[in-house]
Amino acid sequence: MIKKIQKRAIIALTAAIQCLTGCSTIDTAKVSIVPKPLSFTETNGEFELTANSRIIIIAGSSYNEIKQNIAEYLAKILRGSTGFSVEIAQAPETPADGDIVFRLAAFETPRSCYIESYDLIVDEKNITITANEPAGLFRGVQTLRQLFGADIERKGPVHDKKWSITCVEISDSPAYQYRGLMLDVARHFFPKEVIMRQIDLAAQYKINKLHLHLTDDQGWRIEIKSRPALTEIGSLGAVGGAPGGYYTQEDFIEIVKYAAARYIEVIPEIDMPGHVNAALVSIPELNPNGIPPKPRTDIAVGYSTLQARSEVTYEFVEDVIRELAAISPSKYIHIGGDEADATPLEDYLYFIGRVSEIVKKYGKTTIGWTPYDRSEAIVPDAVIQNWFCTPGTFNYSNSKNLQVILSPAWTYLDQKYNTNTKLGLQWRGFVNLRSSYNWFPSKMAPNANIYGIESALWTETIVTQDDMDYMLYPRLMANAEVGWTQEKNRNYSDFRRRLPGQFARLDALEVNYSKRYD
Ligand code: TNX
Repeated sequence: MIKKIQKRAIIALTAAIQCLTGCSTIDTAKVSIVPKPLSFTETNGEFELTANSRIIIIAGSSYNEIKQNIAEYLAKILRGSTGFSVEIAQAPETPADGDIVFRLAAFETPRSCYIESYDLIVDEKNITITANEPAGLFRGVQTLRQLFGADIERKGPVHDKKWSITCVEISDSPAYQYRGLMLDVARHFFPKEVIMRQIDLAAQYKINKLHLHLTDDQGWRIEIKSRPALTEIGSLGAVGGAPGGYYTQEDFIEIVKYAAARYIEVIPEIDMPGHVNAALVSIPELNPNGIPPKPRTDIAVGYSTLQARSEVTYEFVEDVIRELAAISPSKYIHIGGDEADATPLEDYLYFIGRVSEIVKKYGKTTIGWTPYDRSEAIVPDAVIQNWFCTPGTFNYSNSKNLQVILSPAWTYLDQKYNTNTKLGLQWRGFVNLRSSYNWFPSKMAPNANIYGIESALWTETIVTQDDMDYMLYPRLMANAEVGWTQEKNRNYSDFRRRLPGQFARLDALEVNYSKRYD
């Protein structure tokens, strides 16, 4: 008994000391949370989930949304592994011991990024997640899943297990508003189920944007009803002669809804004026002589272009943007703009100006790759995605105070980890786990208006779901922590200590992560 009291006193004292040093030191032997929360304190005791545990929602008019997107979502995970019934009830039910409480309420002190902020308190009686918005509750649920440990993720019931977690107090907010993952579905096509599974995996790490690179030289992957040739012809191929494919508009809407239920926004990209061979193959009039080029299955870049001085081009672009804007709820349409080496600079700048007008006409805001910010048409609130991130490349966006998404080499998850990696390219050098973790946006772009960061999975060499898993994990976890966790709280060795716990979870989720990441 005395020993137990002594042990508790030591735990309490340790927690107090941790709090003095910023409440951020995690006892990694017990818990592994990625991305690391803003503040974390262990308190006394343990909570146990039992066969009687329920989820109680205190949310007023947001009840239905929270029940459907968050309570049912968590209950499904808990039911699968615990075998408990995990009922869902609405307040005024008073929480009983063992219940999980979702509470939508204004924070006492206002916070930045409050939309995704949450507090999570685990005491011996209850688990309570409080947030200003449903998105915050959802992010909090991701932390809670991780507190339970890997077995909670098993599909079938785990028998004779005590589902207890250490009492903690967590208060959490993201460092950056934009924490994206880009999937290239053009070089190789991936069915919607594969994308939805990646959405679920990324949601665990609090990723909140899914950028779909829908078109490129090798394939056009989104149905445009007024231009059926784009999918009848342009979707057929892929790199290396692999089978093609495309999303119908209904498929796209399904992906968007699936992501939205996980508080992830889908941002569609139509890459222009380069990277358009699939469009040129499909629509002969887009070519200067009316003769379509041959389909391409190689991985060269920079050879194709739309005709910037031809009105036929803008009729085409308008058809695409109009239809895409109608099925995409995101405020943004990504218009590409990278590697337009076959487009003379003046034409390029003119083209970006014209396309920006079209995007505006349909009520959307542009995002584009560097160097699209050189166009005078690119003014706030347009967003630039900088994939160079070398000092000089921020000049235009800094002078215009554009919001910037950073995608430096360390976020290029199509690059090989090291010499042993069979998949991937290496034109940006190797990207091992340390380099995907150990960079600091504010140092990389000291004068920029940083919106956030994005990891990019280009798929020239990525063919299967297993390939995707291998390149994304564990590096996406590192990038996710760069986006979510305050720089002062980030430390690579501390991240490494949290990895075994995460690997156990990925094993339970049957993710083919790389074990050769150094
Ligand atoms: C560059 S970076 C590209 C893509 C390639 C990728 C391969 C950028 C905006 N474009 O077209 O797929 O490198 O790593």
